[in-house]
Amino acid sequence: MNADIARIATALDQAARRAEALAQFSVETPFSLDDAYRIQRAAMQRRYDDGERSIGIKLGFTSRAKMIQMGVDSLIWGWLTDAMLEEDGGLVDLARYIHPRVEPEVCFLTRRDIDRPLTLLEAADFVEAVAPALEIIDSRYQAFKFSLEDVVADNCSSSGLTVGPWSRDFSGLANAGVVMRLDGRAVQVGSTAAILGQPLRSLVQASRLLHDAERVLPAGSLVMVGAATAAEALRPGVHVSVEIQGLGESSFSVR
Ligand code: 0L1
Repeated sequence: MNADIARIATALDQAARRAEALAQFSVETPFSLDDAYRIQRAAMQRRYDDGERSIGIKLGFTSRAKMIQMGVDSLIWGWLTDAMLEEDGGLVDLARYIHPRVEPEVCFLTRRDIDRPLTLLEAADFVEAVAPALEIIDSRYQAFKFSLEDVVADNCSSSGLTVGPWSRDFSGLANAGVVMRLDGRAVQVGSTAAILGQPLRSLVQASRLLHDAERVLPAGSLVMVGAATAAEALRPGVHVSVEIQGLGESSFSVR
């Protein structure tokens, strides 16, 4: 399997750099979820070797809406790098992406190293601030068609993100209204409660996943908690915004 891990990691890395879609791997070469995370790690290492810097992690499939949209039933996680950070309120260049979709998110900024599994009661103490965010997902697989193992290997489709204003007030976070708009028209409406019952639970899950993977997330990292609603396809010229009740907005326009 080691040769397959290196081969698939290289192919996924190249696909991301060239913005070209691939056929999913797990049909021809079935691999386990553990191997999928090994592929993810090997592909990320290629980016770090080229100077990209880790800025945090993202969780995926933390809401029923996303699980149903993508036909999977397990929570997954991947890494975010500085090269993925798009300017809040800025212009996103579609040429960098294959077939990008956007989804509304909550982003945490961590206050302390996450080096052990957390309980829900202590999770808030590990958060410095919270912000409304948009995640651009861009599967490296043709037509966004993948198994759970494929999408994990592909760093959970991570591609881009914008992060809005930071707030230290988490009081309404458990059940805050979420509206994502395309050109001012509401296309996805939901609540942060859709994220595992409340977004701090995503941080708890993240701490367990990090512990299982024997990784520590340093203080000052971003944690994208997973989409509150299904994703929408991006198209040239569109303006995208997310508004989260009590937190404000994040937005970008597509070039
Ligand atoms: O927020 C999420 O649930 C992201 C899932 C990423 C995988 C995908 O839908 O391509």
